[in-house]
Amino acid sequence: MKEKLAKIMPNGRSMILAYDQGLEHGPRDFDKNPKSRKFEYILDIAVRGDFTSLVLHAGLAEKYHREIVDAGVPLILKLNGKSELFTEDDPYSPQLYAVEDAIALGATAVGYTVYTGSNYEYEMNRELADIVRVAHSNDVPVIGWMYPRGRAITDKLSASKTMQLAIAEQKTSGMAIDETPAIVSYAARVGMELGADIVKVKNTGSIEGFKRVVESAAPTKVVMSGGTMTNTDDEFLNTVGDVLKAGAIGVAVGRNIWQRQNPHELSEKLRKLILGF
Ligand code: FBP
Repeated sequence: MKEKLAKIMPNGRSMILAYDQGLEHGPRDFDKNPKSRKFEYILDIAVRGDFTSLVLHAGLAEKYHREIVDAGVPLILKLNGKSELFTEDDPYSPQLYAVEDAIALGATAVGYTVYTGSNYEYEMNRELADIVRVAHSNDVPVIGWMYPRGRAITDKLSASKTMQLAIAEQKTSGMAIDETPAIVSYAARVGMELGADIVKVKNTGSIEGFKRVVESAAPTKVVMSGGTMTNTDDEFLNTVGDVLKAGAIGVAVGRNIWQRQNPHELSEKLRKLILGF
């Protein structure tokens, strides 16, 4: 597994290009930069930007299998997913593909989203635990998309002790509840406890806050989730710089790259910042 992890995080740093949004958010995400609708455009960004891996669902991974292999970009196959048209308060993202499917598609690692706090979290925890068991027995690393979500995260009346901490943090920082250090560090910890090798979490908005996330996840590594496109390159780069200072190993980013009119420029700056060349 060490070799596969080293591909995704050479020298301990990681720059992951996420392109699973077509299922998670739908084609509206491609409207800002219509070129991003085409997979060839995305693969070119991944190659030219030296991204250390590319996240896809199975549809694109299968249809462009040859091109991905030829490009030499390590593939992270996302094993679960759901559309945004599913608007229940408590989300569930079911497992759609098995670790064996990922291996057959030549994936270097697999990914899985857990909505911690959802009514369905026990199903997602169990699915991730099963994936970790099978993946690790096949030397395949696992990346957990750890996103607290659901009524328990919004209902301030039925607050758990962690929610009380989060609400107090929110009052001083003004961050969304699912971006408070109390909530994000818990999500990162859940990913580590379930066996993920890397967890992908939201930014908490401060170096101190993100340090708590990194410490909660250790020895599992942490990458920051990109989020909506920022107004300027610098705004995004400053955020990335801060999470690196806090101990994150890098980012898993989609929209902030391929929604930009010049994705190559920011990719290059990110590479210098994260990978150092
Ligand atoms: P972005 O960099 O575009 O935010 O992508 C990161 C990501 O985790 C994707 O892998 C995933 O499709 C999406 O965000 C999920 O977004 P949401 O938080 O809206 O469910």
